[in-house]
Amino acid sequence: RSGEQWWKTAVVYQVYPRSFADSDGDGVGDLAGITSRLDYLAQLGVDVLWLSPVYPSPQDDNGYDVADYTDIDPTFGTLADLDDLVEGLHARGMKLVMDLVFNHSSDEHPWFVASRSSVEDPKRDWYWWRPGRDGMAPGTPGAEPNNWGSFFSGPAWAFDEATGEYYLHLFSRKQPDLNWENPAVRAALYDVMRFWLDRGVDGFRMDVVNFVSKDTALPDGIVHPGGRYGDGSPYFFSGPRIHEFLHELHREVIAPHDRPTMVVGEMPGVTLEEARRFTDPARREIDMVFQFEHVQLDHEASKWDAIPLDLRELKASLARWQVGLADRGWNSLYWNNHDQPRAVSRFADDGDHRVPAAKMLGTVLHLHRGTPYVYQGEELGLTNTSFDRIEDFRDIESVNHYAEAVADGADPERILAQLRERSRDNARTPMPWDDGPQAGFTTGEPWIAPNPTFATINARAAVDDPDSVFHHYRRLIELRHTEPVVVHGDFTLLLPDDAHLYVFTRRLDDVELLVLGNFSGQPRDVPLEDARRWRDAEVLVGEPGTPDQLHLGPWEGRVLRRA
Ligand code: ISL
Repeated sequence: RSGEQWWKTAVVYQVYPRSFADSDGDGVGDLAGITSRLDYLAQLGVDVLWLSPVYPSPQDDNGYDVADYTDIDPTFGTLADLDDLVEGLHARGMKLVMDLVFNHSSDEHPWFVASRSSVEDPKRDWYWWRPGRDGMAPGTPGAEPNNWGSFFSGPAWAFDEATGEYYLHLFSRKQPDLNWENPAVRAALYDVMRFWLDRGVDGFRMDVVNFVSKDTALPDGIVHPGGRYGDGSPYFFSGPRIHEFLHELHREVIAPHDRPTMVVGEMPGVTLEEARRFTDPARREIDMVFQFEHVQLDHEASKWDAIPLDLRELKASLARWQVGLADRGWNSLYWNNHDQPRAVSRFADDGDHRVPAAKMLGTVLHLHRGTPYVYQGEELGLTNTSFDRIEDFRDIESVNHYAEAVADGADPERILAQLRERSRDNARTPMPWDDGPQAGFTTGEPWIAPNPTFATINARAAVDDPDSVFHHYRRLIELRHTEPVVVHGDFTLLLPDDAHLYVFTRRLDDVELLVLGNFSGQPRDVPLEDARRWRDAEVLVGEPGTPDQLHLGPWEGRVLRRA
């Protein structure tokens, strides 16, 4: 049983292949580049590499628009390069998790090409085709089958001249939604999973997998104040058949496989109650989910409208998930991924206190119960970048938001300020390997500009400095492998009403940890009622405090241990 759940003691490292390492000088990262950097990942000590999509793709959404699920895009290499990566990982005791984008394909996938060709085509029903609204001229604004908006601006429906009908796309118009109601679609997707498992892959991260079951009536959604389109999410967030589908996927693909796997579902909008069902081992669906509550506390309904983070809300949210998934299910732990701004800039201080702040964020996250995810560059304390012009941005979400807002009369400078703070491109600048040209990422012209901080924030400098964020992350990862209380201990939040200190305990049998994080630029004493119990405790992570263990410097973190 515990062997099957190997991911409970694992730390996952996410690689965004476009931006990790370029081996051939075309300015785009590739598989051979990743393979050449495996010793770096082994030194960090991570157990699993999650690879964002590398399949053939028109790259409308950087590979999250897949045109062939069982091959490799020439930009990234070949199937043989993928085999080399798997071999290199396995030789170092690491595993590979592939990213599956099954809610939608590319509009250039042969399935969709067939589907759009005629209403009679056998694959017509593989996507969501609907006629326009009664009494309205098809193709005119407002004639869409319902009022849903797409996540990337504009309506969620595209009119197709060839057959005079609309297809649903929750993301870009080049990402048509697959129709999971059709069993042939599900069977084809399960075959894709078997293809990769047979190649030695150890698990999957499933993109927006809680969107795949939709209310087939596709009703209009509520238009929120200030919004333009209806909110369709009640009709596809954890839709009517989602548990049935994921259970079937487990039965058809995961259960019969001869090696233990891990499956993590990306689930925007998932509730704790639903997550308990998805990750309850007895239900045989998936192993863990990425939830989004804690990364939605610092903005209004739209991600572009930032508001200050209230630490009390962050603690309450994460603690609720810790407690809610304690007896069954399992948490995924993350601050960062390829869709989120850089954590040290977003939640802490990327100026004078950048190094202690990045270490403190790592300490707090990695001492929670669950499987931690490290996103490339996070282990360096990498910051948001600083693009000045809209031409610097590459992300379709950012570019579309800018175009739509400016067309609506918004001040372009205000929208640029929003992008600087929140754009997904903050996470997508090239991995800074050294202080040489293009940060050591490529010998060519990078597809997106490196973060200008690379002269100081780079992997070579971090590996050479024993006090770096990198070596701090290395120790946190090692701790998960050596200290059972980190993996299995229970969780108790302390000082929930403190607006600056993040404090909790973990306990397993006689071992107890006290985790301390100062989310402020002022030194602080931790006002614990039972302070005396901790005064002489061992400092497991961080520096001993001055004048005592319960005193933290600006943005400092510490873990104490007593047994
Ligand atoms: O990035 C977001 C907000 O800025 C999210 O709404 C994001 O679109 C959502 O989390 C789904 O993300 C996943 O699917 C998208 C893809 O663009 C993201 O990169 C991927 O992580 C569509 O495939």
